[in-house]
Formats: sequence, structure tokens, C-alpha cells
Amino acid sequence: MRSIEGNLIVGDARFCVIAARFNEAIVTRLLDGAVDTLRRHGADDSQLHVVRVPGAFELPLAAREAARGRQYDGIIALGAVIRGATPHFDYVCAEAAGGLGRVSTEFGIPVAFGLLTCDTIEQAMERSGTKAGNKGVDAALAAIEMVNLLRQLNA
Ligand code: INI
Repeated sequence: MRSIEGNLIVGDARFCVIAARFNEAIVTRLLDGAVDTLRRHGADDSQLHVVRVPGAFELPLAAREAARGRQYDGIIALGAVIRGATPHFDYVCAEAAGGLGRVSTEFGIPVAFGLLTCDTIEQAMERSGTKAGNKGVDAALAAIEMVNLLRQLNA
């Protein structure tokens, strides 16, 4: 049996990190985690572009344009959607998740889903660098692994 999996070495891969500005205090922690992870796995600053968008709803369009240009090997989408008193949360989450998934499959490029979808700010804090880890770190690791997996699958 041959097992194929991506390693966690950045090598010459280029990454676009797209981060929402909404819930800035949380997203900054995700962004710091993602950038730190990419650097620790070998990326230098010439291999990293950070793009800011207003909110999670805008992540798919920015990801689509980043993918269309073919200058990146992987995309990491970061944001935090926190439930309020209306159904707004559900619309933003559905658009972001569905849209990012479609960009990934349509363009054949890894788009890591670093979007927190939480009921409370406390849950978001826990998942952005405190007791439940950092979803930005996880997303960056997933992107590196998938870039390397695709390189093997397409070799
Ligand atoms: N955007 C977020 O990233 N997180 C949220 O929690 C959020 N809420 O709750 O409203 C949010 N809304 C803004 C949305 O993503 C768009 O930027 C806005 O609707 C303009 O298109």
C-alpha cells in the first residue's frame, strides 16, 4: 500500500492570508497565529501576502480573485462570526463557508477555513490563542499540508 500525505514544509510555496476586519481583536490573534506558523514552517515574507476584507461575507470574493491570479499555492481565510440576536449570523456563515469551499474546488487550490463561528465572544477567545488553541494556526497548517499533498497528487 502506498500512503500519500502532505508534509508541513513550506518550501517555495506562496500563501495569501485573507483576514476579515470585523471582530478585529479576535481576528488579529488568528492572523498572528497563521503568520507565525507559516514563518516557523519556512516561509519568508516574500512568500506571504496578507489581504484584509471588511467581514467574513467578503472572504469568498477575495479568495476567488486571489485564486484566479494563480500567483498563490494556498489561501488561508480568517475571520470570526459571533452569533447575535438575529439570523444574520447564519447568512454570513453560510455564504463564507460555501463560497470558500467553491473557490477551492473550482480553482483546484487549497483554501483553508480559518473562520470561527461562535455563539459567544468567550468561545471565540478560547479558539484564538487561549484554552482551545488557535484556529489561525490550524488553518495555516492545513494549508501547508494541502499544498504539499496537491503537489504529490499532481506530480
Ligand atoms: N462579519 C464578520 O466577519 N463577523 C460577524 O460576526 C459579522 N456579524 O455578526 O455581523 C459580520 N458581518 C459583516 C459581514 O461579514 C459583511 O462584512 C457586511 O454585511 C458587509 O457586506
